[in-house]
Amino acid sequence: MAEQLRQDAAVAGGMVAGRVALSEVRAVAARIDRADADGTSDAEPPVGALSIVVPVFNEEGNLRELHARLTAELRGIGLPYEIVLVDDGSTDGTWAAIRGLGETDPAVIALRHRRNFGKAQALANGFTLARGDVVVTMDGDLQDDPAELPRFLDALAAGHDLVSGWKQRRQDPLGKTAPSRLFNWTVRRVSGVPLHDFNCGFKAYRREVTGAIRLYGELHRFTPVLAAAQGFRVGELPVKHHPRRWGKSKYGWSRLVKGFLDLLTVTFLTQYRQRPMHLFGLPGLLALAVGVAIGLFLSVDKIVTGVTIGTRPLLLLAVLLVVIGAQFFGLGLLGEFLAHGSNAPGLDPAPSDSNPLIRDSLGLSERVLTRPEPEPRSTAAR
Ligand SMILES: Nc1nc2c(ncn2[C@@H]2O[C@H](COP(=O)(O)OP(=O)(O)O)[C@@H](O)[C@H]2O)c(=O)[nH]1
Ligand SMILES: [Mg+2]
Repeated sequence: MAEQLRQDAAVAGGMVAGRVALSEVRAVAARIDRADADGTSDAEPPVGALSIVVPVFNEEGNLRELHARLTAELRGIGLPYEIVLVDDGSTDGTWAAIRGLGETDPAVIALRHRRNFGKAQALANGFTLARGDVVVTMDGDLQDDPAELPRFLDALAAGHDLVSGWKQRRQDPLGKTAPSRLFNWTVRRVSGVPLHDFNCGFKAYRREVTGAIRLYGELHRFTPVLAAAQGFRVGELPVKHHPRRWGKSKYGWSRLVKGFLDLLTVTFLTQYRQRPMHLFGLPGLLALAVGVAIGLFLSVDKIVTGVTIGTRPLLLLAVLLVVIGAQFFGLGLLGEFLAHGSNAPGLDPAPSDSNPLIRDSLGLSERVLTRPEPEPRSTAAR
């Protein structure tokens, strides 16, 4: 069974490195895909404890059953666990329901936001609270099935740092599934991370990942892209999906538009944050060069033929291009100043635990500088 799960998980298993060109990212992703399929990627140590993080917004009618089904599944798994519920400013009886659960079950811990801050903020706060070395996020509406948990754990053990659910047979109306397909296709193309369902709320993370990515706004849809850009190995697992039985969906068409804007943000953050001049410099240079060329042409025209150039539209274009070019340049330079300031020099002396850039280290804990023994002089040598 484990092998099957591993293969499931390797469907889209991929790793991409931060701060490199998109083509390189794709090449790395393809290489790791192959490694995963061969079984040559390193397996990870078993899981010690589990945190289940559930963001909820007006889900009062689903909580009791969600808790019962989660608890049954988690007891079956047998690892130490906690259930972290984040009530994001619900206006129904959600908080009362959560308090009811907390009174009878010490495994339930919860936060209540003062108002609705959005799912990303709820997840970020859930991640901060979570103490397990694996953090699983799932929706609070019973559309995700807790029975999938062991498969997620197997997929992590097979060598992934983040495993994202894929609602292969999605139980939602066409008005939701069609825009979602377009969104997923675009994110796949732009980011190079080969997942089918970025927006699935059911995901499992190794703790290092939740500690390394920053969630705010509505970036929760892009955790696989953010994680992959830092070199974490991202995989995918087809999951069961149930129709919503209580309450109504909180997201509609507007999600698509916001999602595309966020894709721009994420692309900038993952590919150009460390080298903004590459993004702004090229269009800046181009505009500047064309503007200066037109200006020169006009000047020569005036000197040679003596025509008036003050009223020509070309002059306006030349000035516009030079100004825009200089602005783009300035933006690039400002970006470089910011990138420079946010990058502290040097490496933490105990990098593997505290530095998210580093996967493993060797011989760092008891470091000694080796003094080479003098070689015994060979008498045979002449
Ligand atoms: N924290 C938080 N969670 C939300 C918000 N909107 C929806 N959710 C939760 O996100 C999950 C999925 O939401 P849902 O409306 O079912 O989206 P859908 O499955 O895509 O239709 C559910 O657990 C909701 O309670 C929000 O504004 N804040
Ligand atoms: Mg739902």
